[in-house]
Amino acid sequence: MDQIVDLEGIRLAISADEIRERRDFVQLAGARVTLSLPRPPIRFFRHGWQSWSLAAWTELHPLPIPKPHLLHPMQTDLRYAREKQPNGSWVGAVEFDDGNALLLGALGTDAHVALTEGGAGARLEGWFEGGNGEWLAAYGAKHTVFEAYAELLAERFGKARGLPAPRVWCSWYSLYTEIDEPILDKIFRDLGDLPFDVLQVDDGWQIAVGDWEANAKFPAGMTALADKIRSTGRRAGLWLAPLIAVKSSRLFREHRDWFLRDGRGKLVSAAFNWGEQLYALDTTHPAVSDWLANLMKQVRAWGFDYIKLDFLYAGALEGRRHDDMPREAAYRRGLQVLREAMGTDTYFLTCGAPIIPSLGLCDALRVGPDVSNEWENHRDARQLYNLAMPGAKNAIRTTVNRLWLRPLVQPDPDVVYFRTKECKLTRKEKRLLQDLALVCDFKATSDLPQWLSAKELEELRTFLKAAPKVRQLDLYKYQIDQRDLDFSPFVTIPTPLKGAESLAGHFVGWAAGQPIVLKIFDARGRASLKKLRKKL
Ligand code: 9PG
Repeated sequence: MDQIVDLEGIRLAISADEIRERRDFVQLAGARVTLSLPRPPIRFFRHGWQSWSLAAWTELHPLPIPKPHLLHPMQTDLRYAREKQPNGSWVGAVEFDDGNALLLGALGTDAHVALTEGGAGARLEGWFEGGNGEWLAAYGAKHTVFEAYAELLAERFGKARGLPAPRVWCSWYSLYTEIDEPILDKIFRDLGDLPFDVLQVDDGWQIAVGDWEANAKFPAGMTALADKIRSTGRRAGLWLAPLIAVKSSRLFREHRDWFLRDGRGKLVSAAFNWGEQLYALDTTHPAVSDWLANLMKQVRAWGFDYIKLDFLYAGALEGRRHDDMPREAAYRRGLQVLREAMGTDTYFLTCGAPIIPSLGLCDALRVGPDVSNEWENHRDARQLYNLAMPGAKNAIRTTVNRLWLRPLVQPDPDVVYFRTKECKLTRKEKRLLQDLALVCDFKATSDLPQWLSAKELEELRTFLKAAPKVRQLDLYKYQIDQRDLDFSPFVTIPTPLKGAESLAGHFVGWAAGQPIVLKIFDARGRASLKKLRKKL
């Protein structure tokens, strides 16, 4: 049906199967819905698919396609990666010249929104991949339309339990994969009485991604590792990426039939990392489901009860599944299995996760790309135009644009830095990350105590103990106790390169998509980390 609706003072031509006018918004139903805009918009809110994908208000002209394409499956929604028109996952919004916004948001999984040109002008269009579904259309101040969306999402997906986020020391952003028993022992001792609630072991403990057993660097085994942490009076945390496997893993070799394939029977790529090709498990396969549940029970039996599950997007890639169902619904089913098996006494953090389909099933959700020890990388930001890559600015930009999710789930903005050693961030940049952590009320760091000066250690202690009052004043403005904080300068996106510079960018983009180049980069990165490890 087509109908003209008066919504908070604007006239909208709506096309949907069902249109119900509520007090401040309109609820729609249909596999495809369209809102014809009353006047031309000036900006569009792009909501990226998973934790690391870009979320930002952008101009309407097409943005360069992020490179390399080889990484699209793990950085954006592959299905729409090369789409020119402004578009986003589940929700999209346009801003008009008076600063008000019109939002169209899906109240289910497997939905997408785009700004299109119709006969009579611009339109917001939304569709569900798997058939029918419900929508919200809301108009008003930017942060209020997202408030309305979050409220309806809570009704559909449930809210997280609202557990206070534990304060986490995480091993990733210092030693990366080069962790081992003696160095973790030393760190756990050196952390002394710093008020951390969880010590979380990240990537690097396992035999291979897919083979979730202690590798040779952890000869005492995983129970001993968890015991060691618990003996310091803290909860033990562990990282796993249960929905992917590297090509060289035993899991992939022994269970090829568990992995997602396309309509022609070809294995679906879940991108490339650790110098290797990644494949995705089919979460609807009964044997996979059992394996996932057993894995979670194993982790709990080892003694870990803070679990960070990563690279979860793999469960929602397009492909032909054992049970035919929409891809994000399939992911959610897998997530349910994982959650149930780990038990409700586990604190569950999802990462690299499709945002809306994760709601209600986890305690915390990473809402931006990884931070790193540098602000912005020229190659990544300008030459590759890849805003999902690790980096402090990338992390802040997307996280700040996802804070409307706060009523639904504990947002994880990733770790903060206090160290000067092994860190290129300025004092101001480090402070900004710390402030964002206070706004999110999620505190984590990977700083090695031995890298911190006495003053930095005290700053870290003060940060961990802080419980400031945080108030949102405007879309990007907050007040922390009496201090004003404005993220607007940091949500901007880079201007694309032109001319010869852009040509150089194309070459870098091509090179960065060659598996051999990525392999070499991975090997070089590891070698320099090994050197760093030796010095400790
Ligand atoms: C361990 C890490 C850490 C980190 C996670 C995730 O788009 N990318 O190229 C990309 C690569 C790695 C990555 C995120 C994005 O890091 O977010 O906290 O656990 O895995 O390997």
